[in-house]
Amino acid sequence: MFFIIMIGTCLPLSIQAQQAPKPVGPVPNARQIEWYHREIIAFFHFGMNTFTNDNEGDGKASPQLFNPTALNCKQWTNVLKKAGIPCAILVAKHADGFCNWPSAHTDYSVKNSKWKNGRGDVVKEFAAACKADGIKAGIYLGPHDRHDSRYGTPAYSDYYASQLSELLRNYGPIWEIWWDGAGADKLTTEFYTRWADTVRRLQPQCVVFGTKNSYRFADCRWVGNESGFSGDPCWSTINPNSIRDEADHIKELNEGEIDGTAYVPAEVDVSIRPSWFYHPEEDNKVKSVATLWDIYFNSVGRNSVLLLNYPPNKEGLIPAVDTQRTDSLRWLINNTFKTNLAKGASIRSLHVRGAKYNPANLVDNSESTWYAGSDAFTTDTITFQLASAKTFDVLKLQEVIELGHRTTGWSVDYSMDGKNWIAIPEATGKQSIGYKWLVRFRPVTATHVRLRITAGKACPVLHSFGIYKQPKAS
Ligand code: IPT
Repeated sequence: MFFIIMIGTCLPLSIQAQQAPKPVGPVPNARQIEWYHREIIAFFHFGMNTFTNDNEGDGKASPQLFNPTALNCKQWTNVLKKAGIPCAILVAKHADGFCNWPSAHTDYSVKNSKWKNGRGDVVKEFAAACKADGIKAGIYLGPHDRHDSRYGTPAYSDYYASQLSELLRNYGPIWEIWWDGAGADKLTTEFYTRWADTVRRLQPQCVVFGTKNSYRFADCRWVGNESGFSGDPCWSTINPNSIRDEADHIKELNEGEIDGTAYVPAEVDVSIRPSWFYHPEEDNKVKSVATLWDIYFNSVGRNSVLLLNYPPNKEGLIPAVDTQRTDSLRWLINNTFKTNLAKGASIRSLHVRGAKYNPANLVDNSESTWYAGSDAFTTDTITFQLASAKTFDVLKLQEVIELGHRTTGWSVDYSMDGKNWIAIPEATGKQSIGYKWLVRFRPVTATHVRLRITAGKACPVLHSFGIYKQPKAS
């Protein structure tokens, strides 16, 4: 009897205290959650332009010119394995219309090249290498086509749909399709409605990079530049019309829109060289490790996914210098983030939700245990009393993206006594968090660190807070 009374009076309250917070605003679909976890995707621009030393061929180059002397997609995927890049998108057809696979729907392809006497198939070799090395394969099938005279007509819609089917049926799982907006203004949303239907039917898990008139189908958006930086803030939400009417909304693409009605996060496409395709004269212009490190913080560190382009050369190989740069980038990432100096801290928050959502979950290196604040507040202060004085110069925050963008204002300060607090200027007055937010600053030494959540749409929910020290360059 006593127990029954206890259950009747006390349990409902404690259950309430343990309940998961409700989502706020638009939330990601399963494809977008998988996509965020890739963090970096490789892009491979390889095609007729590689052999004509061009970037935007006019579609008139003879197929005979396509002739890689040592193509080896295993070399490409080995580079990715070493660089810790889990996904890659191959250009199967760029705007010059030349097809890297022996499409049944055009003669403008590898089947009329010298390469392997017309019996080669780059997409097949790429997909096989990806499969063997556990890399997720994606495809760029240029919507714009300067070779095919049907471009922009209903017959082109058939042509493109047939090619999409070929690529999505015959090469195993395809994890992303890339709909470049460049030059593609003739293609109305009607074209893309049909093609999106093909994608969804044949590869339900395939992420769509959508631009301009493919805006309705976009799982991820263009970031508004090809230089490797997302905005600050960078919201995953945006109004679909900002994607459609791209030219007037570069800022919105770059920063997202906190009150946007759709969840379409930014994918940051940038080349490791000045151009997308290989040019020998750019061999000494490969981006430095320091530049790639900046790009990493300005893309992955700003709630976005980095799409980093490697241009394979005429042999069909990635040059050694490009591979060395991304090896070093991976070394920096791994060595920076291997030790969270907030681990072992004693951690308190103001607006406690209950034991299950204890702020200690922020440093347990697990995505499935969360800190959440009480529903009665949209702000909170979380104080970390470190095990001893620590020196750090990088900060990492991760929200639980499944529950939407919640926090809209935050700052981090540090202290040597837990009473006098000093702001970290680079981490003051910040807005978005999302999948991952990283900040770099001059090294500081502290015994206490504090995250102040100063504004939000609902109670904060984060799964990670980390402070790190960058290693000295190797
Ligand atoms: C730009 C397109 O307009 C945009 O839709 C997207 O596809 C982007 O390319 C990808 O980088 S055009 C480019 C010359 C800025």
